[in-house]
Amino acid sequence: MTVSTTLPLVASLRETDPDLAALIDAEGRRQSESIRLIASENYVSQAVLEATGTLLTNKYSEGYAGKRYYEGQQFIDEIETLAVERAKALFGVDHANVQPYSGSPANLAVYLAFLQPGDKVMGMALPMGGHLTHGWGVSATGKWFTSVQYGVRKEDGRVDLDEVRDLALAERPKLIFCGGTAIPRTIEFAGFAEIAAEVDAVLVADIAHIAGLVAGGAHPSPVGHAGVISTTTHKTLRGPRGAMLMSDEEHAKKLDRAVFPGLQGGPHNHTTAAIAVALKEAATADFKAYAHRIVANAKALAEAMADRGFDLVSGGTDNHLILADLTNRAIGGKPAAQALDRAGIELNYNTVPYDPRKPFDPSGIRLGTSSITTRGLTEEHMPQIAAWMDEVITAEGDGDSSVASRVRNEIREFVAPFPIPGYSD
Ligand code: DSN
Repeated sequence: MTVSTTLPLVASLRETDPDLAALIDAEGRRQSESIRLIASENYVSQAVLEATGTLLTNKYSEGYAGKRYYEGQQFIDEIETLAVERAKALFGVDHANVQPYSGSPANLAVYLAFLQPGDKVMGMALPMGGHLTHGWGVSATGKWFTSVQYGVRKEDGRVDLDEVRDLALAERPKLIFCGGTAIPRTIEFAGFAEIAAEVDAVLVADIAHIAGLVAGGAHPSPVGHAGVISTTTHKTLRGPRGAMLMSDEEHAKKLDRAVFPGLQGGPHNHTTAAIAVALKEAATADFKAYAHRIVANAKALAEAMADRGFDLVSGGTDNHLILADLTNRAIGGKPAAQALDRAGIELNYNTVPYDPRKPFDPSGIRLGTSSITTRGLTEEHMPQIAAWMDEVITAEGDGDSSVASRVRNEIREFVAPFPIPGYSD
């Protein structure tokens, strides 16, 4: 069997737990041999991987730098302060909290900071591109708060700010979320800010998907428009799995108290260190160019898909993300995504706005270009990816599953010159 190297500390892991090491190796090979188009994923750098795998995981640090509930924080305080200061400098914000465990807890902390149970929140509906934690019914945020939801226009798949304003004026929410998980177009932070001001609501920009684009100047920034900014750190930003809350001075204290002690115990210090590394990387000129390449690749992929008859929600993309409605391809999003996975193209099935099908078997697929851009793929590679998608989906619709295995071999060869950090054959 070929021995692959997946982790910096792989030698001990292989000895202590060969079964687990073998599974991690297999996952490394899978990540390396496929074309990853999951819009919320990325490949972190070797430096971020190394920071995540350090002995910082041994330490408890409840509290904030300079005010902890456990001793021995001499270096942890410096690490967390480094992450906070880098976040503030990169995004140009007054305040940053790098402790939320992930995006959903970060958003829950926002509710805890500014609402009482039963208070009204307004967010984009999940099937329209929003997030569970923006008040969707099955989430605690939809159960414990009164939620009103906006969507996109049926004709063009875009948010209609006039409709959002009318809803806000009628419902007067205390909190308004903009942003989401399946929005292929630029988020109009200034327009949302005007509406929030009219109804005296706190505007929360959830930039989880686009944080790297914002940092790299490839998407407008919410700073100066949204009082609170929530983001994960592992999507376009290319950090470890974690999250941050950023804000102006006015909202800072309430957010900090909501994260700790309101919602969480000790922060995950190994993650904080890796966030600090990712923020340093994101402040470079190289990252800026990378963010723009993500968007260029998404636009090229969207164009190549449209040329092949894919029906794209909103007609294309302004960012890293593409949402395709497969209704005209006579196949559901789920069987299409499963066939593509067998062929070595990894993405997720997704509802599309006004989807007549169920969320577990919806009409669409969602794609993103951050991971393939990290690997070094460029615009010239996008037509080939669109061609493979077209071929596999067409064959699957015709009941021919042999095409997927042929394409899988082609893809393995295609991606071989583009290694991923953390894995080598
Ligand atoms: N699961 C994330 C995504 O895929 O967009 C959002 O939480």
